[in-house]
This record gives sequence, structure tokens and C-alpha cells, in this order.
Amino acid sequence: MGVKIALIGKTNAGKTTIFNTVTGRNEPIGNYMFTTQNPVSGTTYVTSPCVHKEFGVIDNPINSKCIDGWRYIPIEIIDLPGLIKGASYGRGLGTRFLSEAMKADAFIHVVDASGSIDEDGRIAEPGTGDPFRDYQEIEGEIVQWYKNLLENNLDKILKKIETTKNEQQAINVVYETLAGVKITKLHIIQALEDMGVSVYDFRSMSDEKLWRLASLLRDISKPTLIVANKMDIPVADSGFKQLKDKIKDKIIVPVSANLELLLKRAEQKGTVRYNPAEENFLVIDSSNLSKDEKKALDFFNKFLIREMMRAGTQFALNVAVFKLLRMNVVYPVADPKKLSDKKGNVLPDAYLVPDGSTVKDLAEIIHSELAVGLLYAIDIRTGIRLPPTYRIKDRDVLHLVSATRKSK
Ligand SMILES: Nc1nc2c(ncn2[C@@H]2O[C@H](COP(=O)(O)OP(=O)(O)OP(=O)(O)O)[C@@H](O)[C@H]2O)c(=O)[nH]1
Ligand SMILES: [Mg+2]
Repeated sequence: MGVKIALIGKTNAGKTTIFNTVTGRNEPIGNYMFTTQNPVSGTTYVTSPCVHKEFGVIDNPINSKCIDGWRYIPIEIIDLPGLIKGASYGRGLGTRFLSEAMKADAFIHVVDASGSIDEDGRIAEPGTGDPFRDYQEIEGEIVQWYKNLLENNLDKILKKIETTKNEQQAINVVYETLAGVKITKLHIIQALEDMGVSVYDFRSMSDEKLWRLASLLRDISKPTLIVANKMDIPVADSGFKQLKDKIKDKIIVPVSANLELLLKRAEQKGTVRYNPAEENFLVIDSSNLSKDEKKALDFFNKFLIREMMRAGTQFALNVAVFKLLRMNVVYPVADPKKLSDKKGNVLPDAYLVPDGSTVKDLAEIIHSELAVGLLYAIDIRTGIRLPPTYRIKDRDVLHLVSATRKSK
């Protein structure tokens, strides 16, 4: 369990700078190609207004953090080695690391909006590159990766679908072949439906159709947010506009990973603090701010937040988790009076569950034994008994009652 997001994109786009910003880690960042050689996993957080105020209690979170009334709920983020055009036939580091990306629930596709990467991925004069071309080329490599996956398994799929006339079973065959890369049966059914074909059409699928199927599977199985990075470089403005004009079906969030990394480091020193309510940084100790930090603050708070409206890495993560993946936050409590776990920790855990998850699903997440004898849940806000089939709403506080095991 747990939400996992992978950073994908062209080499030098700034993936590791973003990774370090949001995890507080110190992985190598470089202005040369393929600085990141292997996937790196880290922990970061999404933010949601904590329920403790509403219930008039002081909380002591265990699985998450509560800062200034905001719950910081952990998610996993994976920094990946960069891609370049031709990666799917082995250029650069190739696409072998994409199998790691496939374990993620969603992608953040990082694009250098300032156009300071040339076609091959080298750092170049800002404005000489082409952010939209970069985006398209990298997406093309990813779709090609899916297509290769289908092609490499085509014989196996064909052989097996001949053994059954039952369409569901045939879909199962495709699913089993692709299960390792987090493609669900529903993804496959939806992709086939969108194409208007049946699973038996694998028998005579043209190259073009296979590409289309790969592309649909890519889109459906990995919701993607675009980060337009390097917004601190003036020409990035037009790169960002170009991306917005040409890509209508994706959310694009402007970011300056460099400046945010500077501010995160300042935050560690205690001179500034990120403020989730306003999505900006607050000054705590102006006497100790360096000139660069002041400039970064000004740019982030005035330009990115005021002019671009919504921006920054925290906003990007929140959008990915709450909008693209449609996650809800739920607080299970073992003691319905104290709102605590058995040890007395008040509002100890906040879980992310996909929209549509039921009380039963939540029980499974907490403990399989709890799920076996699950009777009902009590909605702490209203005192109402909710059946196991109740669909959890965002920021529900629930006490689960089970015949087999007490909730934690
Ligand atoms: N001006 C500016 N430069 C940035 C920004 N983000 C990253 N960079 C620079 O871009 C270069 C590449 O950054 P990385 O974070 O290593 O890029 P990457 O996408 O991880 O690259 P690979 O590991 O090769 O795939 C470095 O010189 C960074 O300092 C930004 O927001 N603004
Ligand atoms: Mg990197």
C-alpha cells in the first residue's frame, strides 16, 4: 500500500533537484547528462487540513505529521534516471529503468520550460531548446516501451487467448502478462473499449493499432501531471505558455526547483517556513537571510504564486495525489471517545485511500484480521453506524468495529 509517484523526464530537466527539494535528501545534481544512474526512492508528503481543530483535540500523529493545522501524509517518490529520444532502442541509459517507474501510481513528467536542454539532452543556452518537443519525444519513448512490452508478450497472449472463448478469461491472460507493471484489468478493458476492439483483435493488430493501444494503456494506467521547471529563467515564461497552449489534456504546474531547493535549505536553518495554506514561504528570521535566499523568496512568493496563481512542488504533489489519483484522507481511531489508538495517541494515523474505497477496504489496509469480522464503522462526526460498503469521504474520522479484532 501507500501512494507512489515517479519523476520521469528528459535528462537535465531537474528531476533530482525536485526530488531533493521534496524529500530533504542530497542526491547528486549535475549539469551533465545522466547524473542519476539508478532509481532512488524517498519519502515526501502531501498536505491536507487536519481534523483535530474541528474536534477540539490536540493530536499526536504517528504515521504522519501535523504542522500548524496541516496534516502531512507520507507518500513515496521515485527519482528516475533521465530519458532521451531513442531511449527505447538503447540510447543514453535506455529505458530499462522504466520498469521501476511502472510500479508507481502516477507520473510527474518534468519538462525544462526554459529550453536550456538541446535535443540530445545537453545543457544549452536558455531558449535554444524546445520544451514541447522534449515532452513529446519523452512521451513517445514511454509509449514505445509499452508497445515493446505488448509485442514481446504477443505470442504468449495469442497462444493463451486461443484456449478460451470467454472474453473475461482472455482479458485475464493479457492482465497476467502485464500485471508486473501495475496495469489492472480495468485499465485493459477501458483501453480496448476506447479503441472499439475486443481482446481477440490481438490476433490481427496492425503496428499502428498496437501503438494506439500502448498509448491508451500508458495514459489510463499512469495519470500524469506536467511540471514546467526552471521558471526562474526568464524565457521559461514562453516555454510554459507554449506547453499550456499545446497540451490541453494535462495539468501543468510551474516550478523553479532550484529556488525551492534553496528555500527548503533555508527552512532547515529556520529562517523561512513553507505555508501550505497560502502555498508560499513565510519569513521567520529576515536578519539571517542571504541575498540569494531573499531573491528566491521574492520570486517564489511574488512571481510564481501571485502571477502564475498555483505553483511549486508541494502544489504539484497535492494535485497528483488528490486530483489525478483522487485520493481521500481518512483517520481511523480505536477509541471513539478519545479519538485515539489503544496507546492513547490522538488521531494517530491519516491514510490515503482512492475515491470509492469502502469501510471494508479501510479495514483491509489496517489489518486483514480486522476485515474478516468487520461489522460496521462509526462515523465520529455524527455517531452514525456505517455499513462495510459505505464509501469513505475525504477527512472522515472512523471507528471500525469488528468481531475478530479490535481496531488499532
Ligand atoms: N535555473 C534552474 N536550473 C535548474 C532548475 N532545476 C534544475 N536545474 C539545473 O539543471 C541541471 C540538471 O538538474 P538535475 O536535477 O540533475 O536534473 P535531472 O533531471 O535529475 O537529470 P538526470 O539525472 O541526468 O536525468 C542542474 O544543473 C540543475 O542545477 C531550476 O529550477 N532552475
Ligand atoms: Mg537526476
